Parts: sequence; structure tokens; C-alpha cells
Amino acid sequence: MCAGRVQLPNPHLDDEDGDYLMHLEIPREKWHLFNDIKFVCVGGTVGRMEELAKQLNESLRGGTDLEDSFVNQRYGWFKVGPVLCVSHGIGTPSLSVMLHEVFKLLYRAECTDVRLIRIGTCGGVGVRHGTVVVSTGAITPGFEPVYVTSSLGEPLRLPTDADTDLREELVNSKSADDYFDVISGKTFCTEDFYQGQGRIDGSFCDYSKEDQRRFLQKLQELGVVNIEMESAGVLGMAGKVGIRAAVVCVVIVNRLEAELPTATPDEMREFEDYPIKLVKRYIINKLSN
Ligand code: R2B
Repeated sequence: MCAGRVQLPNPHLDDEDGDYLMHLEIPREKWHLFNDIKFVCVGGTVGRMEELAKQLNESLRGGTDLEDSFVNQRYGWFKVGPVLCVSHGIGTPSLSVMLHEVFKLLYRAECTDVRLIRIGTCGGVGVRHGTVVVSTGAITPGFEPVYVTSSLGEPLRLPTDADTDLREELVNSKSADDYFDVISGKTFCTEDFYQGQGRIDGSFCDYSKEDQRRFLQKLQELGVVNIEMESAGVLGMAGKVGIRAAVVCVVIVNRLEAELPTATPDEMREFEDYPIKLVKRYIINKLSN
């Protein structure tokens, strides 16, 4: 067995004849084409993943046509040499379906030494917009460092620490002439964008502005620097199958100051490019060493 080869803790997979990647729609006869994958980058929208793929393609392959890509009504994926960029939608339920299938693909394709990086947007907790946060780990409602999913109707709790080496390498990928700051801290991961993140502008709200203030202050006291909706799933699931993972998100609003972004559409587009720049630089450096 090759060292570093992706292994999955599911004994039933080896009995399965027609293992089918139902949502990624990658047919069995193409699985071996993914054998060279070393980096899987995931992000909410197809557009952001396509942008990353285009930028990587420019740098790694001189802008030739993308090797392989696919977009359906659910997800989109783009392969650029050893990098697979896949969209995941909003929240951990959508993310987890895609990750199960990506992990099976990596296993079937006999990939080795793969790293998984989520690239996204987030709210900041006392952190100004445009700042890039590389998570040290995720905490979830209940304020514990666990991703809580389920198995046979019972809670399944998976630890949510980011890989320390990968996180440090990502932080160190900042260049002196980048316009943005890069920081590290805990990420609060929720299953809801409104009440779950202490917003008061959802369709219903059961608490006062003072409760909201106390909640955000509590997060800050716990070392939380940002809030989003997928980090716990990425880190919990990657940990379960032994793949190194990290989460890199750009702050689009400081939640201690506002509910909604105050930046202009042009600034927002620029912010979204910051984590792409950082991750792209990290990957290119790794591949050239
Ligand atoms: C950040 O932005 C999305 C919600 O607007 C969600 O995917 C997240 O984590």
C-alpha cells in the first residue's frame, strides 16, 4: 500500500460493485483520471470555483482549455492538473453530500497526500471587512469544537481542528504586497444564516438587541474571529477520513458593526478574490518545491 494513500473507514465500499457518484456525476470509467489530485479546493458557488480554476489554469498550464469540468443543477467541479475545485452550496448538509463523493473519488482513483481547503466568505467578529481568516478550528452551536451530524438517527460528533501545518503554510503564503491582512482564529459554524448567527433581520427573531450583543461578545471571548456555515463539516469530515484540511474565508462584514455588508459591489468582488489569491499562491509554491 502506497504511503499517504486515501483510505476510507467504510468496509462496505469494497463489496460495492457499482459505486456511483450520484451528485458529481463522474462515471466509473473516468475515476482513474483523477489519480494525480493533490489539492481539493471547495467553495460555495460554482462561479468562485471556476474563477479559482481559471486562475490556476493560467499559472500552471498557460491558460490552455480546462482539462475536465462539469456543472449540474447542484454542484460544479473543475480539474486543473493536480487541483480539483468543487462547489458545495450553502451549509453543511449540501457540503457533506459533495464531500462524501469527493472522498470516494479520491479513494477509487488511489490518490495520495491530498489536502482539502475551503475558500469562502464569512462575517467577522471584531475583524474588519477584507481580512482573510485561516481557521484554527470550528466551534458549533453549543460552543464545542465538534461537527454534529447523525448516524442511524443518533448524533455523530466529529472533532473540528484544522491541520496545524497546512494552516501555518497558508498564513505564511501572504505576500508583503497583498492589500489584505491574514489572521488566524476560531470559526463559529452555524446551520442557519439568521438567528443561528445572531442576526435580527430574519423572518422571525426571538431575542433582543442586547441578547445579540451579549452573544457576539461571548463569541469574541471564546476566541472566535469569524462566522460561516461550512467549516465544521469540512474539518469534521476530513478528520474522519484522515485528510489534512483547512478553511480560508474573507470577512465581508464586521458583525460587531453591521448585519449586512457595507462595501460596494466592486469592493465585494475584490474581497472574494483575496482567499483565491492566497490559496493559489500556496498551491503554486507547493507544486514548485
Ligand atoms: C458564507 O456565506 C454563505 C451565506 O451567505 C454561507 O455559505 C457561508 O458560510
